Amino acid sequence: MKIGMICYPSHGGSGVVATELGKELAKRGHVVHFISYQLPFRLNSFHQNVFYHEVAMLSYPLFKYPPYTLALVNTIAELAEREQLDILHAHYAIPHSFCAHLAREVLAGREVRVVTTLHGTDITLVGSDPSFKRITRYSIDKSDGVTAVSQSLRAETEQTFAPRQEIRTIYNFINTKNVYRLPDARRVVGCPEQNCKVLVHISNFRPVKRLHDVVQIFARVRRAMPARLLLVGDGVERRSTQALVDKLGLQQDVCFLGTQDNVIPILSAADLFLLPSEKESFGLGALEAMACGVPVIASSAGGIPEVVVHGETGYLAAVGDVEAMSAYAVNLLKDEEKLQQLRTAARRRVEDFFDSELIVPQYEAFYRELRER
Ligand code: GMT
Repeated sequence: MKIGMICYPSHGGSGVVATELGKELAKRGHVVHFISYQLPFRLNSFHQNVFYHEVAMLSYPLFKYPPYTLALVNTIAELAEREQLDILHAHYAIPHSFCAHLAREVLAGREVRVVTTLHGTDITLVGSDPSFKRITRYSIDKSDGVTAVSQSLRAETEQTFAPRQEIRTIYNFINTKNVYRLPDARRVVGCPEQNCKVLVHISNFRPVKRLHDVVQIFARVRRAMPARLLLVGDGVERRSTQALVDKLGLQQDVCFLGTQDNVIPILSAADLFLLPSEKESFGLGALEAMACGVPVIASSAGGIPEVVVHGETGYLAAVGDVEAMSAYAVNLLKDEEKLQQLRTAARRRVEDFFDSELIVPQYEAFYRELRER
C-alpha cells in the first residue's frame, strides 16, 4: 500500500508512534510518505520505502497567523494525487485529521481512505475544548477508520463526542529487538555507584505531567537512600520545577538533561521510571522504560493501568497521591529481589503485548479492511 503519514515531528509520543509505524510498514514493503513541517526526529537516517515531504509555507506580510493548516492541506492533496496514495493516516486529530479530510475534498473523486489515530490530548485537552470540539467530532465522523491508543481513550472519546464512527483500540508498540537494556549504562550517565538508585522521568514538561509530584516523590526517596533523579525533556514547567528542586535543596541529586533524541541509554541506567500524570492516554515513555527492564511508579490516570500492571510491572496510585507513590518507590528500591522480579516482568509484558510484531499487523489489517469497504 502507499501511505501518507501526517504527524508532528517533535518529541511527543504521537510523532514517535507515527514515525515508528511508518518505518515498520516500510520494512514490510509498503511505501510511506511522511508529511510534516519538519523532519520527524526519529526519521534521521535512510530507510528504504520511506519519503519525507516538508510543508512549504509562503510568508506574506498580510498573514498575522500564517495559515499552516492550509499549506498542509495543499501538500497532502498534491502528494495523494502524484503518488496515488491509498491511505492518509493522520496522527493526532488537531489539525491533521481535519486537514486530511479537506485534502480529500480538494481531490474530489480520488479514492483515498482517511485513518485517524487519536493519541490523547487531542481528545482530553485540546479536541474537547469548545474552540475545537466541533471540528474534532467532524474529523472523527468523517474518517473511514478511527483508532485510539488505549481502551481508556476510546471510552473517553465516546463519552465526550458520542461519535457515529466506531473507534478501534490499537495499542502503541515498541520493536523489542531495537529497544532493550544496554549494558554499562550507569557509568555512561554518570551514576556508577551501585548503591545509588537512579529514577527517571521523561516528558514534555507540561502541567498535565505533574513535574512537581515527580520531584516530591524523589525527595521522599532521597530521604530514605542515596538516589539521583534524571529529568529528560523540556517545556513550560521546567523553571518552576527547577525552583522546587532548589527549594528542597536537591540540586546535587537532580539532573535536568533537556530534550534527548535517544533515551535508551538513560533508561538503561534507571531503577525506576516515574509518571504521576494528571491525564495519560497511554504513556509511551513508561512502555519504553519497561522495554528496558525498568518498573514504573505512576498515577492510575487514563490508559496507564492498561500498560503498567499494579504489583507486577510497577505500582499505581491516585493522581496526586505523592505519599503512596513514594512509599511504593522506597519499598521496592529497598527490596532487591522484588525489584528484579518487576524488572523481568516489565520487559516480558512489553514483549508479550506491545511488540511491533503484534501491533503493526493490526494497522495493516485495518487499512486493508477500510480499502475493501
Ligand atoms: O502529552 C504528551 O505526552 C504528548 C502526546 C503527543 O502529542 O504525542 O502524547 C499522547 O500520545 C502518546 C502516544 O500515543 C501517548 O503515549 C501519551 O500518553 C499521550 N499523552 C497524554 O495523554 C497526556
